[in-house]
Amino acid sequence: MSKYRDQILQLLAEAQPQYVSGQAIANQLNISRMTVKKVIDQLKSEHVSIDSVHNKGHRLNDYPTVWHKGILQDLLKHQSLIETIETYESVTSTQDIAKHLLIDHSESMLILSDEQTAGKGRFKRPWQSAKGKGIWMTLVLRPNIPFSMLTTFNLFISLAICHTIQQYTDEKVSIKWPNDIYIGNRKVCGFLTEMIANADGIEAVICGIGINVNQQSDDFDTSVPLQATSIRQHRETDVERYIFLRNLIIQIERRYQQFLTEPFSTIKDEYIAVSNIWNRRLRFTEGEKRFYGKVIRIDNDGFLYVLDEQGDIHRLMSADIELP
Ligand code: BT5
Repeated sequence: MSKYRDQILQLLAEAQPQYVSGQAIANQLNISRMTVKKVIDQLKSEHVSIDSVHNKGHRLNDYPTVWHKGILQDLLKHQSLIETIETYESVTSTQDIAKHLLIDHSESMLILSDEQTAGKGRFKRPWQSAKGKGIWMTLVLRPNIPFSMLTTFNLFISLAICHTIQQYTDEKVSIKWPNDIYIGNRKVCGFLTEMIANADGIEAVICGIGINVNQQSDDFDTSVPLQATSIRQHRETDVERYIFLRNLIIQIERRYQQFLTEPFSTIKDEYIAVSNIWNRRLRFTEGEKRFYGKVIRIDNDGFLYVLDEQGDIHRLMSADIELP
């Protein structure tokens, strides 16, 4: 695999929808036109749609169906959330890759894979990640904050994801506290946040996000609960994953800045307005405990207050909530 492929793809993506000549690419990268041609032929053989016209050069026609780092580097060039992008065709879990890369990297990272063979939910539950159909990603962030501040991180991130998905469907997209996004009564996204800390504070926040994007209902296998859905099932056409990802990163960057500088109380009303847990009887599982109850309120630290059917009040930091 040529070391220039990412750079060539980045130049093609930058020029899009214009053509860029082989000579111009060769000059920019200080390589021969022959090398440029070889890389472009290789990309075409991998089904990247590139048009090559004599005397004009090369043009990237559409976004490919697999992730390419070079294209993402162009698409995400105006943001400052992520310093390094890594893309893979297939991995066990992007969380595993992130933890491995953390050993040699100290910057913020985005790790994306077309497929996960052992995607994980919370408590190591399996997360189904069909090839090319979703966003299976991990963000490694480096906030310089005290440990205690992290309790509201998920609340800011879930607003970013919820609002991005809402741009793609007319149906109501909502947040199920603390880590799920729903369309109607069905789960379209789950995310989890892990952390590496030392005595001085947080070293890295490792946020894994799984979004079902273009699955049709028969793309889910039977191990996934019936209430799973994808964005595609709530609109007429497939979603262009590259553009979706760019929109998502823009939203996450904005909410992350807000998380670093403002308390949860500033977004609380907005959060409550898109939450789907109000005014209904819910089943809660918190560790070994299980009970039915109703949510009374969410406090400024993001804790949920629940009144159970015995009249007791629970203050929850995290729990599994079922919407019966
Ligand atoms: C979550 O866990 O919802 C967090 C999922 C995080 C996945 C991302 S993908 C990128 C990164 N790399 C990883 O390995 N993980 C992260 P939880 O609340 O525990 O929900 C898991 C439950 O959702 C499973 O037990 C299934 O019942 C169900 N499920 C599995 N795959 C699903 C899917 N694709 N869509 C909807 N529900 C699913």
